[in-house]
Amino acid sequence: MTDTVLLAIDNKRTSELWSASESVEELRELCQNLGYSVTNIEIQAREKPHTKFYVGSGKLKEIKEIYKEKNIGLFVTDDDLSPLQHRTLEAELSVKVMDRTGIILEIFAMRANSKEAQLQVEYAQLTYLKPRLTRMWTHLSRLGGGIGTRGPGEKQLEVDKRQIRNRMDTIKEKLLKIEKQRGLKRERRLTTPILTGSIVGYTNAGKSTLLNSMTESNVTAESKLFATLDPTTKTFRIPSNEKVLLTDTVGFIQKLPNPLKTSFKATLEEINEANFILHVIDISHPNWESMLKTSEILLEDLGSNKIPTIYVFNKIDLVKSPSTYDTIHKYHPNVCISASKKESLSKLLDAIQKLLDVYQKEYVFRVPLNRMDIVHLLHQHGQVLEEEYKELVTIKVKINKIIAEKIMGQLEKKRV
Ligand SMILES: Nc1nc2c(ncn2[C@@H]2O[C@H](COP(=O)(O)OP(=O)(O)OP(=O)(O)O)[C@@H](O)[C@H]2O)c(=O)[nH]1
Ligand SMILES: [Mg+2]
Repeated sequence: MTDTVLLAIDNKRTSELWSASESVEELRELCQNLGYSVTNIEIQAREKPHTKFYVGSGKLKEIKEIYKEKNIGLFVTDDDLSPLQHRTLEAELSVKVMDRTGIILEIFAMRANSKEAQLQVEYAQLTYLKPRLTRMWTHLSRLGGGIGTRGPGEKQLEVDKRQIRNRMDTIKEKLLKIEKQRGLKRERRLTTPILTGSIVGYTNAGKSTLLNSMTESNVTAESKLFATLDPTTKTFRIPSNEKVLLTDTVGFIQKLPNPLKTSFKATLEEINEANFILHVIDISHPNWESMLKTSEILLEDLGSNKIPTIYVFNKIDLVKSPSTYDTIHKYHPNVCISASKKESLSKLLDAIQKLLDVYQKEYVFRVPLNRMDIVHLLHQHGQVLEEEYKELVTIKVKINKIIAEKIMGQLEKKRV
């Protein structure tokens, strides 16, 4: 285990969702997920990070003094470092330095299983690495003694940067191909008469566990951060017996690194196609409200904030104090459940039913006689109120608007 020291800046702004110490606690957990053992934490009160050293120069001196004999293998900063800060801090401390983004990227790289996730993570890593490349080469030229090494180092750097750019272009092409295939699937989904829901929320909230419990499946759900990188889709039935597709997706985190936001954009934007959202919150976590708000900001960025949402307060089996629930009424509709203990899942099913019932409307379909498939679908998904066979089949049906629109899509598409 690498002994690790965390560095953070506390700007004392109370408007921030996360206090410096809460944010650092999360960073500690992120580091532990990588097997780094956090031995010390240094938080400096400062308006903003020092442009060169991240912490102030006096604080840096103090840190150097405290840790010089302590065999520390890594320093991690809770904010992103500019390439200059990164380089300077590492040179000053003579130990490897990583920032929050570097840590999160490493976790993502470890968890990526599918080809798509691997490409997305590699793209994010290269985006992060490109402006930092100089660092390694300045190190090398320094090791080489300076004279004569600077030239080849610089040249090598250009070659490396070019190689990175080429690799990024290749990855982008491959990702575009995957996205295209996904687009075809999406088109099919748009006319398949089935309702879809998305499970979203902060990392480790219990999204995959909920998907498993609701659909009796076996998706990886573990007590580690970012266990899920690939969206998984399963089906279940709501009380009216209508089938619903449910997708579990990558978790959110505060200060979500920009390179990851960009490369996972396509995956995350699939949330927008859902007819409803289950926003899972780990209510047993002391910071649940900040986590909820952080996730809402990210959903807003993605443009998913208008989709009908149920707040699913999870892990109620771990809640000790009843006052924990004092503020949940601000978020509604809501249900309190335990996904792992399968507690109150029926309440959640009822809430989903209620939310979808709002879309129940009466329609009159006029279907050509050669489209009995459509007639069949209307019978399958709706409550047929009147039916008349002449040169056309006229059907009055009470049906979910979303399903009705998808069936209309099928009717129009095949006629062309
Ligand atoms: N006690 C308790 N633990 C739960 C409950 N639901 C989930 N967990 C645990 O919480 C941890 C995280 O669960 P996951 O389902 O993997 O969480 P996730 O939201 O999918 O996390 P990421 O994919 O990493 O974003 C696991 O150890 C689960 O067993 C619950 O209702 N009660
Ligand atoms: Mg998961």
